[in-house]
Amino acid sequence: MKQKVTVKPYAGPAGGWGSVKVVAGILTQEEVAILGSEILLKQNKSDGYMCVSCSWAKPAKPRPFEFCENGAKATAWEVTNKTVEVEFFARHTLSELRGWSDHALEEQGRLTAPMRYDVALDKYVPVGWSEAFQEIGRELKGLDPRSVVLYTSGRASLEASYMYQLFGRMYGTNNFPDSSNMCHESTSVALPPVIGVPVGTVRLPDFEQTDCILFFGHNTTTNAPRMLHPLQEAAQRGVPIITFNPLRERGLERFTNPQDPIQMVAGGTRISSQYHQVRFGGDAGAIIGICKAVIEADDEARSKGHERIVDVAFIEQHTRGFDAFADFCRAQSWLDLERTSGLRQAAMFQAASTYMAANAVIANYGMGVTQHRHGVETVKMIVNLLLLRGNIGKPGAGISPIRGHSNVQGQRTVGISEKTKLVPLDKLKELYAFEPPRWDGLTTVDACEAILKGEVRGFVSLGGNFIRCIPERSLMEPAWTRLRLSVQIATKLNRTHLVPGEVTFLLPCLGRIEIDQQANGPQAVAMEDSTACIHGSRGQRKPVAERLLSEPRIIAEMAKATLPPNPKLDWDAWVDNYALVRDAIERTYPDQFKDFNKRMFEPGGFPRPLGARERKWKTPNGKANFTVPEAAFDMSPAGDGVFELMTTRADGQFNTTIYNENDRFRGIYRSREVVLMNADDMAEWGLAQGDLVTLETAADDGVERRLRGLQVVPYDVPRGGIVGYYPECNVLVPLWHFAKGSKVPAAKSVPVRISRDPVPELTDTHEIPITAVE
Ligand SMILES: Nc1nc2c(c(=O)[nH]1)N[C@H]1C(S)=C(S)[C@@H](COP(=O)(O)OP(=O)(O)OC[C@H]3O[C@@H](n4cnc5c(=O)[nH]c(N)nc54)[C@H](O)[C@@H]3O)O[C@H]1N2
Ligand SMILES: Nc1nc2c(c(=O)[nH]1)N[C@H]1C(S)=C(S)[C@@H](COP(=O)(O)OP(=O)(O)OC[C@H]3O[C@@H](n4cnc5c(=O)[nH]c(N)nc54)[C@H](O)[C@@H]3O)O[C@H]1N2
Ligand SMILES: [Mo]
Repeated sequence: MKQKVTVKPYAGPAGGWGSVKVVAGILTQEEVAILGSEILLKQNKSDGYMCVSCSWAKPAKPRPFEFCENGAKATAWEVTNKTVEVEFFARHTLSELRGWSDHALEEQGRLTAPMRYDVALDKYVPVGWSEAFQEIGRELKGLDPRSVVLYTSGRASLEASYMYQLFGRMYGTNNFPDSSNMCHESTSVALPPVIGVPVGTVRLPDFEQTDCILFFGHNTTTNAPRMLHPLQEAAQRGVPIITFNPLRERGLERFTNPQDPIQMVAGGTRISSQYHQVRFGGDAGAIIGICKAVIEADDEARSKGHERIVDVAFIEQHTRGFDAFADFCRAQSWLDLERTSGLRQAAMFQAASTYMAANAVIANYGMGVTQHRHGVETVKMIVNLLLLRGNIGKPGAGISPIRGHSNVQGQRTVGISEKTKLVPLDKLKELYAFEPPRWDGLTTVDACEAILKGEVRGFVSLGGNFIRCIPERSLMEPAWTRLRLSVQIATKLNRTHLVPGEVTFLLPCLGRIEIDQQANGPQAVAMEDSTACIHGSRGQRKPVAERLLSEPRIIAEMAKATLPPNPKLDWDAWVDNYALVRDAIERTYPDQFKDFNKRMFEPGGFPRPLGARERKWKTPNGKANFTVPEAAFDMSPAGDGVFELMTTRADGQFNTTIYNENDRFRGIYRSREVVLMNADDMAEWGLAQGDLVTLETAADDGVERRLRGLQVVPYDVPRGGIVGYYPECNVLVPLWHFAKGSKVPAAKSVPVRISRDPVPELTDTHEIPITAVE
C-alpha cells in the first residue's frame, strides 16, 4: 500500500528556521554529530574542503558558516557513521535488494569493502583489492577498447579525472560519457560557436556590480542555495531580478539567511521583482519576444534620432549576424510568441523595459533550459539577448549557467570528453609517448544505444548511478545484464550496483570530506566551480573504514593492471603525491593551470582565463555571433489528451540520492509518487487530489513506457504541463527524446497521457512525524 501524500503549502521564505530544523534532522538521521564540530565550519573555506553538493562559487571572504541546508545534508550523508559491511551482502541477494527503494539502499551507509558478484549465489562476496585489480585488468585486456565505456559522475576531483581520461586513452578508448551529457552539455555545445568559451563568463564579484539579473529555469532554493546570498544582496541593493519559471519556486520569491538572526526575525527578502510563469520550453519564445521589444524600441529611437537602445559600438566591433537576427525578430508575430512562450505580450514588454534600463545584466540558467529538445538553441537565444546591449565581457554582466555536480565543469576541463576536438591529444601523445585514439567516443545517449545493441562489453563507473539517471529504464536494465564487465567505484549502494553483468565489481572509495593519507602525507585535491574558479580541498575526517582506497589510487591500480609499463608515467609516484598529477595537468594545459600547485588554495579560487570575459572571441570568425533560430521551435505536442511532463528534483534529494520523501518548499510531504497538475486541467479530466493515475508516454515506437500509482496533487503549473520527480519518472523518457545538438535527454518535456488507476489504496498512517523533518 502506498503512503498518502501530505500537501501543506510552504508559507515562509526559503532558508529561515525551517533550514535549521532540517539540518538538525538529517544529522540525527545519519547519526553524526558534526554541527558543533569543525566539519561544517571547514566547508567551502580555503583551508577546508569543497562541499560535495552543488558547484556554486565559493567567495574569497566566506561567511563564518559558508554552508547551506543542502550542503549540510550532503555532508552528513557522506560522513555518516552507518556502514555496509560484508555481512550485509551475505544476508541479501541482489534480486532481493532490487526490490528496495533508492532511499533504503543508500541509507544503509557507506560501502566499506571491495566486492565481486557471485552469479551462483546472486550475492556480492568479498574480494581482495589486488585480486580485483588483476581480474579487471585481465578482463579489459580481453575486450576491444571501442566496446568499453568509462563513465564519470561530476564529483570526482581534477586529479582523479585527469588520471581516468589518461588511463582510458592509453587503453585505447574515447568513450567518456559524463553526467554533463545529461545536464549542461547543451551549454557546452551552444556557447563555443557564439562566444568562444564552453562555460559561463560571470564570476562572483560581478553580482556586486550588476544592475539586472535574469533567471531562467533553475530551482536555486534547493539546488544551489548558497547562490541565494548574492541574489539576496543584489535584491537588497534594488537590483531587479526577473525570473522565468513555470513553477513559483519559493527561494526565488523570498529568502531568509538562516544564519542571520536579524533576518530570521524580519521574515526575509523579496528576491524576484518579476516572476514570469512561462510554459514548459517557452523560454526561447519569451527571449525572442524580449529581443523583439528591444529591437523595435531601437528602431523607433533611431527613426526619431534618439540615443540608440542596442549597443551599436559593441555590435559593430565585436559581433556578426545582428542584422539577420534583428530582421528575424521584427518578422515574429506577438500572437505566435505568446503561444510559444505562454506569456502575454505585456509581460515580455515589462521584462524588456527593465532589461533596457540596465547597464550590466547577468543571465543565469539551469536544467529548465538545457533539458529540452531545443535546449541548445535556447542557450543561444540567451546569448542573443545579452549581445544586444553588450552584456558579455564587461563587469557586472555575462552568461552564468549554473552547473550541477561540484566538479562537473572541471572534469571536462581536464579531458573527460568523448569529443576528440576538445582534448589536446597531441599534447598527451608528446608527454606520454603513446598514440591516443582519434575517433569520437560515445555520449551518454550513444552509450545507452550501444548497450541496447549489445555493442558495449565493459562499463566502468567513476561514481554516479548510471542506470537510474538515464532515460528508457525498462529497456536499459535487461540490456545491462549482457555486459561482460561492470566496475562500479562508489561510496554508497545504489540501483546500478544491483544489475550485474557477467563479471561485476563494487569498489568502495574515500569521499572528498575524508582524509586521504598517501605515502607523501595527507593529499589535497582540486575542483572547478560554476564560475571557472579552481579550489583546493583537504579532507577533514578520518575515513569511515580502513580498507577504502582513494579514487586516484583505484584508477592507478586499474591502469597498472591493464596497461604495459610506460617509462614516461609512474602511476605510483602520482598516487604518493597528487601534486605531481597537478604538475602533469599544468603541463597539459599550461594556459589554464599556470602555477596550479601554488595557487590552488587562493581564497575564492584561482580563475581560469576566459577569452570572452576580455571580449576576445575564440570563435571560427573571431567575433561573437548572433544566431537566427530555426523557423519553429520543436515544442512537445500538448492538448488532445497529451500533457507535457517535466521531471524535476525535490528538496529531499541529491539526484538519485534520496534523503527523504519530502519536497518542503513545494509543500509536498511523505511521497514522491505524485504528479502535480493544474486545478483546471484536473477539473477537465475529472480528477481530484489523491486520485491515483498512470502516466504513459505518447510515442508510437512500439515501446511501452508506463508509470502507475501516482497521486494527483493540484499545483500552480501552467495548463497542459504536469510535474513528476526524477528519477522515478525516468522510465517514461524515450532515449531518442533529447536536445538537438547536445543529446541531453529532454527530461523537462516528455509527452504523456494520463489515465485513472482502478482502486486507490492509500494508507494515511501518521507514522512519519513530518514535524521532525520540516
Ligand atoms: N540539493 C540538491 N542540489 C543539487 C542537485 C540535487 O539533486 N539536490 N542536483 C545537482 C545537479 S547535478 C544539477 S544539474 C542541478 C540542477 O538544478 P536545476 O537546474 O534547478 O534542476 P531541476 O531540479 O531539475 O529544476 C529545474 C528548474 O527548472 C524549472 N523548469 C522546468 N522546465 C522549465 C522551462 O521550460 N523553462 C523554465 N524557465 N524553467 C523550467 C523547474 O520548475 C525547476 O525550477 O542542481 C545540482 N544541485
Ligand atoms: N528525468 C531526469 N533525469 C535526469 C535528470 C533530470 O532532471 N530528470 N538530471 C540529469 C542530471 S542533471 C544529472 S547530473 C544526472 C546525475 O547522474 P549521476 O551523477 O550518475 O547520479 P548521482 O545520483 O549524482 O550519483 C549518486 C551516486 O554517486 C556515488 N557517489 C557519491 N559520492 C561519490 C564519490 O565521492 N566518489 C564516487 N566514486 N562515487 C560517489 C554514490 O554511490 C551515489 O549512489 O542525472 C540526469 N538524469
Ligand atoms: Mo546535473
